[in-house]
Amino acid sequence: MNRLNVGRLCVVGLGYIGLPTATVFADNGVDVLGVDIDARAVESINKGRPHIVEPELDVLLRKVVHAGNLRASLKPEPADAFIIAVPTPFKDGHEPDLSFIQAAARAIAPVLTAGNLVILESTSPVGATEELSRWLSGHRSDLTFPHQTGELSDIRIAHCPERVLPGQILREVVENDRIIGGVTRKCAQAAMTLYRVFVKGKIHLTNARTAEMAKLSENAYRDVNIAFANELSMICDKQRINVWELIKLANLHPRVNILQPGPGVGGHCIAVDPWFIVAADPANSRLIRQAREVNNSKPHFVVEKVKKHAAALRRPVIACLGLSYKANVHDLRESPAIEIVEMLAKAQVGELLIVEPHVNALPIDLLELGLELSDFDQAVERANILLLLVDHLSFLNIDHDVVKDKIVVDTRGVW
Ligand code: SAJ
Repeated sequence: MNRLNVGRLCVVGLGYIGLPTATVFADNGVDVLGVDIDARAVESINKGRPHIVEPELDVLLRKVVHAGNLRASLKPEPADAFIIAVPTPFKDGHEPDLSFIQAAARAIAPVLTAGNLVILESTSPVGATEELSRWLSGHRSDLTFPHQTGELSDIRIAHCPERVLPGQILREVVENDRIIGGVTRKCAQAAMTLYRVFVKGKIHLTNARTAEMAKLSENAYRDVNIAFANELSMICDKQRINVWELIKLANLHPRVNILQPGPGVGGHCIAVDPWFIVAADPANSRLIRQAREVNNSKPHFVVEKVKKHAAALRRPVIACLGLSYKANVHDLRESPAIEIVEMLAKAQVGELLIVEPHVNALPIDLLELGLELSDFDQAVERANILLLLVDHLSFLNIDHDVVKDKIVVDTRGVW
């Protein structure tokens, strides 16, 4: 039974991955029910308004909601297929926290029927998809699951990790290749039928454990490579070498492609996922752990640099330019820029002028430190130290006459 009726789909978790995925399925004619525990998000989505910011999502969501192809609810309903796209953060000691997946399993279990497909999209440690199969079977002893009966199971279960880049989700979700790991082969094939509805990239089938590890490896690969660039930046600083010029020159070699140093690594993916590999096998993940530690140390390095400059001024006024975890997004999660601003504020290094054109208000932690949002031009004018933390497009064309008498700490190498 490889054929899957994809008439009705239930997407559990309407965040940065779940909502765009649900929207694209709906735009391709699938009847989609989106489920989230956040009542405000559900209400907003049902009015056709996304509660997250992602280019072009607002237009597409409005279209599919008004066409009646996507509806949001607090509770799952029976469907042909279920996609779980909930957060997988880590707990103390960098151990993966699978409680959101477990809660999603509890929520969908009562509405499962024989022939259903359940897909885990959340980035997960190795073994999580099989664990999901066990959790579901714990709630439904009347159905069979692939970890019990293999290819004969009533329910198919697969892992299909998301691989989209925030800021380009709607293009990448369609164009990127997908890896699908089934608990059995038939599980993988059923999942492929589902994603074929809109995926234009190639779909590669494997087992669930390999798919889980592939996703973690992609993000750990990037983390290790950014750590190499960040390590070089700290070495070059001491050696009085411009690291960006150095990297440009080294990258002229046909087999060298060093990434860009920055203030640290942020976001909810690259700064989190490598820990899932380390937690599973600490003895053998020395490089991956070290890369995490190098990247985590970078904000401290930036703070020390600013402190040194500030110590030479009578009244330091520091314009902190950018708060998001990377350029041209409003997402502040795990942002090294925020960590740096917090450390500067707590150390009372000087007056801080915070600029972030992509948000209307500062996060509560920064407000509690007495900080306020400033306008870019005014902050640059008033400050004697310019600390560039995010390479937003709107910061790039700064007037060099305004900057020339100020101390510049450019963590992104764009000025
Ligand atoms: N960064 C650097 N130097 C670089 C590149 C990035 O310092 O040369 C920093 C960024 O400023 C940011 C962090 O790294 O703080 C991560 O940014 P990113 O653009 O590399 O990645 P994310 O976190 O936005 O998305 C990643 C992507 N993974 C890979 O490129 C391997 C994306 O495809 C994944 O889907 C996403 O993680 C995810 O959800 O896992």
